[in-house]
Amino acid sequence: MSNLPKPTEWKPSPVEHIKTNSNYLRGTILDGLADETTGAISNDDTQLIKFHGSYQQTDRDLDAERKKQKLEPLYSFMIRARVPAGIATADQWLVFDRLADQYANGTLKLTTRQAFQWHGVLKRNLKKTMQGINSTLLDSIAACGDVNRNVMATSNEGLSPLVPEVAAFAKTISDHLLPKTSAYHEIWLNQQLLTGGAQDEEPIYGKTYLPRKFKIALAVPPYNDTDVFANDIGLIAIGDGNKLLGYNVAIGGGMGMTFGMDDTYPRLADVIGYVDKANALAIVEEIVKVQRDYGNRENRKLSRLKYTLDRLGTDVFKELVEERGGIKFEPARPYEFKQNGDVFGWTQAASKKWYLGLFVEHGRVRDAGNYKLKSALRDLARIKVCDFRLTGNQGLVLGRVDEVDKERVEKILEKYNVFPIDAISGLRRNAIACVALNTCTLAFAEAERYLPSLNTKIEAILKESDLEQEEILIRMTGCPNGCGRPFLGEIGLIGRSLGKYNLYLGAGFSGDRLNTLYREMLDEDGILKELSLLIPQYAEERKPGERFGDFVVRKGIVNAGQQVSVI
Ligand code: SRM
Ligand code: SF4
Repeated sequence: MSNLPKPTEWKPSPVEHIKTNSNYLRGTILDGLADETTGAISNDDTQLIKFHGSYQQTDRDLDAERKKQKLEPLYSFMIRARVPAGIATADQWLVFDRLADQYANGTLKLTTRQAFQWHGVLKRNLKKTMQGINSTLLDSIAACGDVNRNVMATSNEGLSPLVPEVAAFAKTISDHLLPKTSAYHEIWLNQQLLTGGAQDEEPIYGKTYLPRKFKIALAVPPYNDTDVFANDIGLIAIGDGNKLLGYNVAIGGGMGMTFGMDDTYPRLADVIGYVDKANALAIVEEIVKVQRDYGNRENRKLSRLKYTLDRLGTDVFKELVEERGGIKFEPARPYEFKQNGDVFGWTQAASKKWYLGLFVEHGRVRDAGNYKLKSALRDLARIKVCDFRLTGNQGLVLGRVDEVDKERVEKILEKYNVFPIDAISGLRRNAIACVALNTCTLAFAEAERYLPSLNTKIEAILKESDLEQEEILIRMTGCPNGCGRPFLGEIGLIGRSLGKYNLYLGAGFSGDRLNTLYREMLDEDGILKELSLLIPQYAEERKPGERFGDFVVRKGIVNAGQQVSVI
């Protein structure tokens, strides 16, 4: 054996103990569900239920009032369905739409990782909702928790002939890395109880699963619409014409940081080499296992793969993967990303089917006034003329539309005022906001409920400089955990406290450079004041075609943030 380091002995964090004692993720969830005296489950089970795809939350708009009235918070659960590459059928959409009305808050949330979320599910309805999701042959296991999460991939087949194979590989990875415990089936689907979990085995994860969440995304250049560099593993498809050859592998991306903890930070993944497609699954599994063995199990703030890499050295980590997996990386192959946003409008695939990129503001599917997105999508699902492909930017692509059905699709969308989208500004089309209030327990500030109105005010500034159609990436989150990948926004706004945001500037337009902190604790007036200075300057002094993020870096308004490196 070589001189490579041995795994560290950690003093296990409390969550590690909960996992160890959980009997392969069972805990006392079943007892908690049966307890009618509270809308909550036990503290330990709130950790375990994440592995089943659910988070316990409260309605934060009501917390203070309920406390005053000496009532327990209004507990409810968010459920996240895992949808590899974000591809759902019309039948699945119809069931999900119904579940939203029947058991949740009436809306569907399309997430930044191409998954579906339901908010506001009461404990007594959790099982029924899970069973509804399962009836469509999708599920929520491993949508959250210390395991590999939903595997993302570009799924708009109109963008490249490589997309179908890459999207199918996302599903292969997702299936391969699923936890094998039968706890999910027992708890949610009433399948036979195992005694003591003796039959359970987790060949990839072991009893304590991973040190922390783990994320994988695939992208097909020139489109980085899954933000591969923000993932623990990013796979960049390398092809020869219509033929997929393999992947450049990037590791160690992650967005989350904690204010005041300088040893936490967003980080873009390093490209560590190329593997043929035949070896890609084995390499992915080995990276997961090295992280399983070497990741920090003592301090959850420092346990993501990015910190393992910075502790061990990316080159050492790569050697560990090669040695343990018995596979050598080849040097990374050339690739070029041009954008990380979505492509809107119609594109045609090699199969002759059509794909329509639609705008869904911050992924929230609902009817609001004349704009009846939820009704439009339900009608489309009913007539079965398309499938539904979630994008990594909280957007939606209607897929596999036949030429003869295109007009019908447009007519339905027009009837409900969700099409065409030409009038929507380039800023709004490229905006991401995380859920934040009122459901996210970690939010310091608004995001999804606030960014639309802030964008209207920024649009007025853009209009004065004739930049309404200029594509600018704006991303807002209610805290620095980074769920809307705000550190990859040309304009990034990160919540510090109610109504106050840190302003970051200067990310690359294709997701390959982080932005940099520009101003702290700005309220709305402060944000608009800063942008009223920067946007006209950009309009006047930009080079032809220069992106806003590149401009602020070239002008020295901010220093360039971390750039993707090739190791
Ligand atoms: Fe996230 C935690 C929502 C994508 C980094 N995220 C949460 C929780 C579950 C809050 C909690 O732990 O109690 C949020 C639930 C809010 C709610 O009410 O729904 C939440 N995250 C989301 C979603 C729904 C945002 C959205 O508006 O689309 C996204 C769901 C993705 C999915 O389908 O799986 C979502 N979260 C992300 C991303 C983006 C990505 O993966 O591309 C990130 C940054 C990338 C990364 O992981 O580094 C992200 N979420 C986090 C973190 C910080 C992790 C870290 O390493 O520091 C947390 C907090 C934690 O894990 O402790 C978090
Ligand atoms: Fe919640 Fe923060 Fe994630 Fe937004 S970024 S959903 S506020 S954890």
